[in-house]
This record gives sequence, C-alpha cells and structure tokens, in this order.
Amino acid sequence: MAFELPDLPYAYDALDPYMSAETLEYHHDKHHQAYVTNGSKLLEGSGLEGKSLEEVVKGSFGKNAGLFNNAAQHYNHIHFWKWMKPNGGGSIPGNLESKINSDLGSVSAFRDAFLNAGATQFGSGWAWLTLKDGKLEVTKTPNGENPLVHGGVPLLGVDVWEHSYYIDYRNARPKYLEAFFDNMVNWEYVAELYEAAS
Ligand code: MN3
Repeated sequence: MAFELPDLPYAYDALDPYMSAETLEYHHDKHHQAYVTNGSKLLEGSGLEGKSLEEVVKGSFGKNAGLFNNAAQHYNHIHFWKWMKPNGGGSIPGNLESKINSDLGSVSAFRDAFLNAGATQFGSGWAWLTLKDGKLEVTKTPNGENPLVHGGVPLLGVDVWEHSYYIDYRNARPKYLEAFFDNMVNWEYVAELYEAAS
C-alpha cells in the first residue's frame, strides 16, 4: 500500500509566531510530500509491500537505504505534526511527569538534555524522548533514523533539519528548540504514546 500524506492537524498559521505558515507550507507540502512520493515508489518491489509503516521502517534499516530514509522520515513527520499544537508547551500530564522525574531527574533536567541533544546533533537529524526497556531516555539520531530501529518507542521527537527552522530562526537552532519545547509541544499526545507503550 502506498504511503499517504496526512493533513496537518491544525491550520498552517496555527503555530505562528513560533513556526510560520511559510515553514509549514514548505515542510509539510514539499518535504513530507517528497518522502511520501519517493517512499511509495521505492516500496514497490521491495518485498515490504503490505507491511505497516513501522515494519517497513524496521525492515528496511541497514538493508535498503533509499526506502529506509523515505519511510522513516514519513513516520517521523506523521508524528512531528501531532507532537505540536497551538498554545503548546506548559505542564506535562501527571503519569508522564512522574516517569520523567524518576528516570531523568526532573522536567528541567529533561528539558536541558533534550535541547542539548537537538543542538549538538551535527547536521540533519532528530532529538528524541524514547521509552526503551521500560525506561525513558533522551537521544539523538542522524538524518531520518529514529528510535524504532534501536528497540525503543519514540514518545517525542524534534526535527533539526534546517528545513524545520531556517525560515523562522535562520541558523539559531537553539532558539527554535526552546520555542518547540516551551510553546509548541502537545504533551497530551506525548502522554498518550507513553500510556500506549507502557
Ligand atoms: Mn523535516
């Protein structure tokens, strides 16, 4: 089954001023669309047709780089749109907050680690909050790689490819990361993924 581009779960200007309509138009309509189009072509004849997207991501990792890059980015972006919402940031639902406190020290320590992971990912990639072996961890990955291929469940990810922030923040990736964490994250969705995985 071919990949399909989901609609954004909010209007293009809904995250303004933290992420502009221009950024979302390019990022969703051009970049994500390209992963869908190219991934769908590469899926044909790969032997992974008919599998779920997660299975395609895991099954192509280390074996079919072209398909993996596009399928993983498709997976990452489907969630990335949902990991943000208008008037996001703020308080974290109780169960998830308790888990963060016990595994990562405090919400503030988690925020520092997450922002640092995003800022220090050299070149394109992602920073993550992952549940692995029952524990939360903060990691970073290059390009389209994600925690699924390392045995984890991605609960939150931030896209640090330049296409995600260059229009609004130019080269100031740390400012974008702060705005993401403090003003855009949809913690209810992160908590939903945590409850489903734990
Ligand atoms: Mn992107």
